[in-house]
Amino acid sequence: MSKPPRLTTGQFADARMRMTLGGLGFDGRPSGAPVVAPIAPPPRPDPAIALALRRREWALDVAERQRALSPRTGGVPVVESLSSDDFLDHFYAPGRPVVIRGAMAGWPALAKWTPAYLAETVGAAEIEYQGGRSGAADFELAKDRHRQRMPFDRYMAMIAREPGNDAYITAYNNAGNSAALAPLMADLGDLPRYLTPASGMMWIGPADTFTPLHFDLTNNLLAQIVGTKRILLAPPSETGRLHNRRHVFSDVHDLADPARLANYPSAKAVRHFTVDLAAGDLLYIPIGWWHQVRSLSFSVMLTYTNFLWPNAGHESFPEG
Ligand SMILES: O=C(O)CCC(=O)C(=O)O
Repeated sequence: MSKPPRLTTGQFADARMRMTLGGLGFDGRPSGAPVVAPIAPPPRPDPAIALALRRREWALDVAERQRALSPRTGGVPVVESLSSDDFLDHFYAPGRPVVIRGAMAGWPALAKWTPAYLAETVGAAEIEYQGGRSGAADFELAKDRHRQRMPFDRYMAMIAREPGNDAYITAYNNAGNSAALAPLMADLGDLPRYLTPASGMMWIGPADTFTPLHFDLTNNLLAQIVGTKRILLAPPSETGRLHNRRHVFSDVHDLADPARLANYPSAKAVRHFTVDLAAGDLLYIPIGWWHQVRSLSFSVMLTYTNFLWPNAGHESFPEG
């Protein structure tokens, strides 16, 4: 049997209206207009699959509640110094986030990277950034549409004048920025307890940039060099409450916005943790953990994925 044609939202609403009128004895078609195929109601989920899903949600939920019983297994601890083995045993392997303080002590960037130093060191070399974000609801999904270029010193002057979410150098721009930002790399150290030698991806933006709620397809290490970011983290067991229809994103968008929570009541119950990541801090975010990020000041951060241990979860991600 041939499949019915896919309808746009407008065609769908129009066809539903015609079906309703038809049911009342009206034919709303202008004379001579083509007959639109009747719309089938959305398929009911197979009860066995629906039950299996509810049981999986239940299993994830009770396991999460159990982890929260001990401060050594629940929450997001802050530790001052962490050996390679302790990081692997307590965080990387079990997939638990952690803030690590002091691991970047002595990196020249922590003392040197003022906005003026950055602008002077990189100068007018052209960089790529994400622009025009504040007027677009789907700026994270349509990243290519938002790629823009500008000399770096002009970018720095622009974000100093106009804080907010409109312009942001993100990891997505990394390939386009590695040559321009290369003079800064001499100010960075390495993290041999956790990472192989490889450069990180730079994020540079003003106060109030916002990365909406999503999870990553790799384990990530965030290294905050300048300023502070507020990060909300929710475990993968909360996925069922987070309306994950599109790729790695949540329709809820912002767990701190009461208006969004009013539209998505299940998200009000989402267990989550708040981390204010300050200059000098590392944050490990395991693959699959939901997070959203708001910068509370001018911020420079690097993200790394080159861990000493396997990090290939993305290879088996079920794309929809
Ligand atoms: O810092 C940000 O704005 C977003 C960082 C992030 O979400 C990530 O690295 O996955």
